[in-house]
Amino acid sequence: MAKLFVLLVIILGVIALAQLMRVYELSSKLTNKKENEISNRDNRLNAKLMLGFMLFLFIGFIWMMLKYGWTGRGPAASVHGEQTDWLLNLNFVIIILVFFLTNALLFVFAWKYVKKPGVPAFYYPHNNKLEMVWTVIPAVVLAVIIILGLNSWNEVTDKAKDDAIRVELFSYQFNWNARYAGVDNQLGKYDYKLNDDAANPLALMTTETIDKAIENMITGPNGIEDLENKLNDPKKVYSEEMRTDMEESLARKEQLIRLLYQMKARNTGKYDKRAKDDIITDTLYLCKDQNYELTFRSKDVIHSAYIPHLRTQMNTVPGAITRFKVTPNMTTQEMREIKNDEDFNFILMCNKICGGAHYNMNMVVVVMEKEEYDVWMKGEWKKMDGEKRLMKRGKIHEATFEHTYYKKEPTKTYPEIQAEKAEAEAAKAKEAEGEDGEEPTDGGDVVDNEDGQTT
Ligand SMILES: [Cu+2]
Repeated sequence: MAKLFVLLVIILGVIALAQLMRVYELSSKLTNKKENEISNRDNRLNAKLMLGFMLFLFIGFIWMMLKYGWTGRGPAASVHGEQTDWLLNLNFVIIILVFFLTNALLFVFAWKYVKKPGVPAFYYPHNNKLEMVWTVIPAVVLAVIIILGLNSWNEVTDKAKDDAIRVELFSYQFNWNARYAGVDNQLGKYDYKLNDDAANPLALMTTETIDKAIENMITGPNGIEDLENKLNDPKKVYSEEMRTDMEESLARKEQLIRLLYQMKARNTGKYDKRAKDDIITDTLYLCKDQNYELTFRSKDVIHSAYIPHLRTQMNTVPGAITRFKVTPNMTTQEMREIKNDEDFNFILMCNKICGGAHYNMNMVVVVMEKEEYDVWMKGEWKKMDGEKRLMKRGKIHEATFEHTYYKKEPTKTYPEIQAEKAEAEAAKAKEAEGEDGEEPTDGGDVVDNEDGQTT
């Protein structure tokens, strides 16, 4: 109701203003005054308003900087993060100085050189020195910023040194996996053609997974045999469209199976060990002061791995590998102390709108001291006995570390979220219907246990 009232006032105000303008126009016509003749008084008022606006702009800007902080980023938790923060601050200093300088010139000049009666405008068409100044200075400043920026960029995306630990981040709609090399510090090979959502979600290459992929391609549902049978079945009638779809699918699969056979022929089994001892987790564990080479892979669409506290962001692109080097220099525990928040966790978020459940596509990042990290890694190696892993092939290995930093709820798929929503709405509608008949449930009866969790 109040909103409607405000809206009404605004509309009436606009109408009144339009009418006033009309009256003004008519009165100036009566006094034979032309619209383009601005009085001296109007000019001086506008000049002062210009100055007033400048002060409003500057004071507002300074107030916001004081209230919300310099940039609102908080401390960086990585070595290169401190450098890039310095670079960003340099950019901010330059931008703020230029902002004050150019806006001061704009508004002060408008105020100072207001039209005065009897004073003709000063004709000043060109000045080489001025042109030089405002071309060369920005060019030099930009060059410095760009060279410094490129340097930092090359540093973080360059190939890592040998002592770096290699971790692969695998992204898909809508989650992340981290893959660590086993004792050999070599990540297993992979090939998209070996992808099997149930048994080999990361499409790793071993003798077994190649055989399995060939088997699936031939005898699996909608495999080559299946499609051939359907197409050759004289008892079945398909629409033109369906038949074309099936024929195209069959042609694609025949192409893929040739490539798979080539892969099998070339396979000597030397990559088996590399892939079998890989550790796959749904949390990214990092060690403080250790250099990491993160490589990124995407299964479906472009995602972006964004770890704000580590100042790390890199797109993950299907069919291409991207890279980012990072050395965390603060543990989760240290950051918790700084933030005075026992529940704080570093987080990796997807930073590209990649589909319906994009908002939920994240992964916890845990940074530990070396001793702690070693304990974790050794535990993982023990669990990752090569043969055992193959037996439970495909089931993504959960890192069950004693120091569990975070219990991640299983990520819901988009259809599940939609179904839940629909269910909740249906329940609500039902409740609204039966409101009169039944005794209303009391919201205050919900019991909280000691952990603050609703039971
Ligand atoms: Cu995503």
